Amino acid sequence: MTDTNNISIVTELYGNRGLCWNAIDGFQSFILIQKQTDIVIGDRVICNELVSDECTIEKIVVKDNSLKKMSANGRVQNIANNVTNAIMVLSSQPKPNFYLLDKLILIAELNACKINIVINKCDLDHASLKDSLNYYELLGYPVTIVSAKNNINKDNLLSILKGESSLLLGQSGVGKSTLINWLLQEETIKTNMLSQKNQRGRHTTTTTKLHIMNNDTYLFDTPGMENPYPNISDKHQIQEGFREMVSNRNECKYRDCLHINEPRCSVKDSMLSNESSERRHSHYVKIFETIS
Ligand SMILES: Nc1nc2c(ncn2[C@@H]2O[C@H](COP(=O)(O)OP(=O)(O)O)[C@@H](O)[C@H]2O)c(=O)[nH]1
Ligand SMILES: [Mg+2]
Ligand SMILES: [Zn+2]
Repeated sequence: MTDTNNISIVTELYGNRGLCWNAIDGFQSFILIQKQTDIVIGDRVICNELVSDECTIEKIVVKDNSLKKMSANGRVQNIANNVTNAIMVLSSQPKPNFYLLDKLILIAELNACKINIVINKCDLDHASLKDSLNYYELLGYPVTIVSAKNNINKDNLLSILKGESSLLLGQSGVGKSTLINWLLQEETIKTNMLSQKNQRGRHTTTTTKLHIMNNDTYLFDTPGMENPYPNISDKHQIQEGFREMVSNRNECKYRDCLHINEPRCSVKDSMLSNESSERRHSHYVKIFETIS
């Protein structure tokens, strides 16, 4: 019997059906009523009592954040709600895309997520990638070095996931799917409820899923987060993704400065004085220009 005060977390969705989980009842199937179309993986919900093995959702608890992406047809889609930990995955091959990294950091900062950087494929030469990431470590983003394929440093990765709801982000080919499969070899609370009923309502093959690694550690599995969408209404918000701007902001002599090409803007000048931050500044300007 479901305790109606008990909050569950949505782990899978297939059309108007889905699964949610809590530590007491485990996994439970639910069916959505018509107006509950805005439900997203990671939502916290309060369920009604079971009726023939299925419950309905009484209430969606207010979410902390919402990660979105832009689909191929230009529509903004909700991918995951209540993400606490954004894991930026990079590798030496394919060639690292630092513009994407800076954009992902902006999105994670706007969603108040913790941010961790992971270098995967450490079996390949990654010295230059590691050097390029030193600056990020100075900004306060820890760098963890692993190989999913060669089973190197798994415990380090597990320790940054512990107690968090983590989402792996990064360009295609860096090894996100391989990392998830590797991590899920650990103890994971398995669903055995993927009934035919649920599978039939499935509308797309590219759905997000939330893995319950243990009672307080969750891992989002989401395909295609290569085109994340920053939900920005005011261009001043872009600075939130650039900690070096936020921390030096009071030194700039202009009020409401955008630190782009204002003469003798100390925030801009200080970023342009070093190679790593100069590149970050160019990404800041590029994001600024692409957001209208
Ligand atoms: N050399 C090496 N290759 C890896 C490692 N992890 C993943 N790969 C390979 O990288 C390629 C892309 O991996 P995939 O998980 O599909 O990347 P995704 O697009 O980010 O999900 C595959 O060929 C993997 O076998 C690793 O630690 N070392
Ligand atoms: Mg993949
Ligand atoms: Zn300025």
